[in-house]
Amino acid sequence: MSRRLAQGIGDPPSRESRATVEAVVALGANLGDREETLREAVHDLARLPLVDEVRAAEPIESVAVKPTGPDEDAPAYLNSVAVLTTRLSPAILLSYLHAIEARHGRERHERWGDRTLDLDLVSYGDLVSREPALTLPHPRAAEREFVLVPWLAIDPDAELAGHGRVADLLGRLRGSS
Ligand code: PH2
Ligand code: MG
Ligand code: MG
Repeated sequence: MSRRLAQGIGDPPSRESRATVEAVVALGANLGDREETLREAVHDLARLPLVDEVRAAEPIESVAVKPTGPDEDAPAYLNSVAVLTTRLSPAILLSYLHAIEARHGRERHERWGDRTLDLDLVSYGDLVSREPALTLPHPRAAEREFVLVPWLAIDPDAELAGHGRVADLLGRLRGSS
């Protein structure tokens, strides 16, 4: 008998019985071999336990956004978005994202400092969470063209929980710039 069938009604859900959820991960890199790092990071995501399909957008180049605004003098970013299906909890998925960043030499010095790899959990199904350690959806995703453009490229019907259609968000952002 499979482990799932053996599980009794009323038992706490095991990791195996968690429902499959679509999660969206934003990838960014502005130091080192950006293209290679993003390619490897997508492979790393696909190899995670309890992660099934991973679809990643063609990377786009974008001007580095710093706390003071866009900075043309900073190294430019390559950004992509991966949509994946997983049975990992959001907290465990986030800890794997941090481990992949660390494996690619991520160092944390200043806020929005240059980095070899940044992996942000943009959304996890339609979950809305205000926990400081895991705010979902990502608090700035709705305002970031470098997230919305690659996301829309691989999912024209994408929606950001609590914000609406990604196509509309992008239209509004572009209309206001
Ligand atoms: N990420 C940041 C800060 N600024 N700018 C661009 N263009 N792309 C990013 O991914 C990015 C950024 C913080 O994570
Ligand atoms: Mg980020
Ligand atoms: Mg980050």
